[in-house]
Amino acid sequence: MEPVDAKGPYDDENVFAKILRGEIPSTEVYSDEHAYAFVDINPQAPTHVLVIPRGRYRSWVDFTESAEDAEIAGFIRAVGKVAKSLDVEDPGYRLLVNSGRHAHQMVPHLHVHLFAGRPLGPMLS
Ligand code: D5M
Repeated sequence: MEPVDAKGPYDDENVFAKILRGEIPSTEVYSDEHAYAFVDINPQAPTHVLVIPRGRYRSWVDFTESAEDAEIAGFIRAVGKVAKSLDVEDPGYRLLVNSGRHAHQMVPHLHVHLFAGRPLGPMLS
């Protein structure tokens, strides 16, 4: 698989769209009207969760330009609820969004990575 462009039309056949439709199984961590969180299939830390908006957004820019304010607020709040429910605030966690080819975005549906459970270093490479 190759990294994807951050720009472009939304692809309804991307893997996270299929997860949202229940066509592909996932391990749920959190769910509400704006967000769905599930365990990453290729974990890079003892806790590695992906939080995705339920809407059809390819990237952070697409989301913040296109979504209603209530949806943006609901999604950001949901990311916080996921962190709280995982009890990772102490000793800490990292949130990460990859956008486009140079960032190695592999799935063209906006996703926030949450990493925790080990010292993460100054930056993920
Ligand atoms: O990260 C894309 C992430 O998506 C990567 O960490 C693997 C994960 N992934 C891919 N397919 C699945 C399924 N089916 N379940 C759970 N997690 C999945 P990126 O930021 O795009 O490089």
